[in-house]
Amino acid sequence: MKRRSFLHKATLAGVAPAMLPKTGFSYQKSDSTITNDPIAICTWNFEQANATAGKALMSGDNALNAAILAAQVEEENPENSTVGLGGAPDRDGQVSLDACVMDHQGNCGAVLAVENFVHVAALARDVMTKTPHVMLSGKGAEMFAREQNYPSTPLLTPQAKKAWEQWKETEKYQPIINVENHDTIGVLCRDKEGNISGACSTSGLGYKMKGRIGDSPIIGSGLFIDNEVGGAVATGMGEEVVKTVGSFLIVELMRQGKTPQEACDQAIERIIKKQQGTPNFQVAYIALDKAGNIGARCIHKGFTYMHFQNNSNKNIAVKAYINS
Ligand code: SD4
Repeated sequence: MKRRSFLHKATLAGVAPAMLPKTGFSYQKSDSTITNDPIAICTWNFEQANATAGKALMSGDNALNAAILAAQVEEENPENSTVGLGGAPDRDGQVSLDACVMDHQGNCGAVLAVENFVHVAALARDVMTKTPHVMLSGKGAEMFAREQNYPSTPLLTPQAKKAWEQWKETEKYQPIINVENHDTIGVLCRDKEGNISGACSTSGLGYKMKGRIGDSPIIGSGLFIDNEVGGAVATGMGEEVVKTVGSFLIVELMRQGKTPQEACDQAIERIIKKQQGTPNFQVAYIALDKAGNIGARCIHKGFTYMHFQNNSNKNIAVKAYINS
């Protein structure tokens, strides 16, 4: 797998100081330091997705459009088993997708447990802009997708079906998101106007119970934006992110003056504190503040994120809370 082959090569030692998030940022004092060069960051080594967002931002596109364009790259990628086409199905063999978006004005939209439609981040934006609601789920979301002329597509690829059939042979219902099995895309963009927006798209926990929803389509958990402060997005074990409302927590910590890095650290610590002993699941956050500072933290090693700025698109290894 592309991500894993990268991980063999990437070490924290290889990260140049210039790429590490700056510290000492104070939300209160930052306005004079704000420069509006476009920035796109996204979870994992989704190089093409992040480059797509970066290119859109450079050509003047707004942050929300750019974030959705990035999500679409992974939604269409059959090799990614945690997003869109080719996503792992639920335990009954049905792929269902979750997504949300949030813009710089605090508007948001989400779709939950959507079957047979691939572009769920765009659909979430349509919920935001074309309905009086914030979330649509299941059959209602699918009906809305048909009304909006989204093409219906089977999402279970032969490869994902084969993996599910193998899983059924030893079926033990103990689903967990560890370092090996998650690649949700969460994207944060800052456009030329200096506005921040984001998107998050996933097929969720592999072999989940039908109807299970994680953090990814839940505003405040999988994604949160406050354009006065910044944004945050999560990947990993959604149940644990929801219990601590992780992305909202990070943005609120930044509002109180924490750097994005400090805020991500504290959000991960909040999860760890609730566990008895060392957790075996993975959670990772990335965050971007209004001044363009970036933070990222994960529980277990292996998480990376992409950073596009000044026409360069880099993959950056993230320091783990547990140095396992
Ligand atoms: C979930 N957070 O549904 C998502 C899964 C994930 O990469 O991030 N997978 O819990």
